[in-house]
Amino acid sequence: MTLRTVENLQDAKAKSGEARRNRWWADGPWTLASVLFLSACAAPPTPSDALGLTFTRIPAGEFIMGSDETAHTLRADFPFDDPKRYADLADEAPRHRVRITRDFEMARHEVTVGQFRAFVQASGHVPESIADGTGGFGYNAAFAQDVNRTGDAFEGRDPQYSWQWPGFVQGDDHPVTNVTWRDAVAMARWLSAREGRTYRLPTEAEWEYACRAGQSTRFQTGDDPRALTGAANLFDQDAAAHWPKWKQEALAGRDGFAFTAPVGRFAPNAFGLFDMHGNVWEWTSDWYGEDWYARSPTDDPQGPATGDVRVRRGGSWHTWPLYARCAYRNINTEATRYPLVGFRLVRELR
Ligand SMILES: [Ca+2]
Ligand SMILES: [Ca+2]
Repeated sequence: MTLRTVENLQDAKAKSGEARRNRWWADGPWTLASVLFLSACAAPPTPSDALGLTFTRIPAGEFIMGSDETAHTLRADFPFDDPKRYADLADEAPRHRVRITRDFEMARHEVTVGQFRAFVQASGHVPESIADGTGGFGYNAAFAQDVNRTGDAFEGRDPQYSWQWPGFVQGDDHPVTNVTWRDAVAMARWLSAREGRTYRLPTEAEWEYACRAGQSTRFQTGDDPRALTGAANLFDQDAAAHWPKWKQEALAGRDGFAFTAPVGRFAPNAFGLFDMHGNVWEWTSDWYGEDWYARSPTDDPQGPATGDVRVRRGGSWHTWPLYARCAYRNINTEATRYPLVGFRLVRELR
């Protein structure tokens, strides 16, 4: 894969690219008999903090990270004409054993608009889209309806857009968007100092381990993408009404949300985590390595030592099913801000 680090391709990856980021397999249930050795029982939420984040304890354990589904198997469930969509998923292979050696806590929800506002007001942090004066990206109906436009789904950068306004209405309980990787890290650092605990972004391995929650299937709902309707906020028929050129790629049904949804509106996974599939992409702490899985350490991998782009995971309200799989890897520069990208934090145990 050629890394596109200019920003307007952050969603070329998100759309034409989302299809790129949409790397999947369709090979039916794999026989990963002993994929996990963890107990996938949801722990009760742990006490909240100054911003109202609630966490659940994720037990240490092992899992098989990644995917090596072939284009043949993927095509059966995710039919696209462009074979490149499947070739672009090569960075999910090889599947490899990963061990998470210590329990940790993960936020049950994506960081919300209200929580991010409370952080900004208490800390004085100026979000990057405002600090650099270039703004963010946002929904513009005329822009989105342009069927001849093949790249971005959103307008920007533009100072009219920021975490406060992605071009569509959000309540305080919606996931914050248009936040950069550095904005997310700033919030984690501020909370760490405030609470006397270590808050941070999850590693890519922690994120996938938490998403799978003991399962080896493509989604928490199994392998069939049709089962996602009503189980996650993805690119459904209501969203497709705003981007008619991608109607074919949308879920066949409706999930009730054309844009972001309040966090926690869909069923949690076995660890008690909400919206691991969809709503917003979630930044991880790792640099991206296209061939990283071939040399990644088994215990608590943290990604390559250096890189150009960071990994984000899980898909968003604007994502096609192929790209919302637990194994799918997407990337952006640290400065990227976009209406599809947010984050969730982990908290280390004392
Ligand atoms: Ca939706
Ligand atoms: Ca999410």
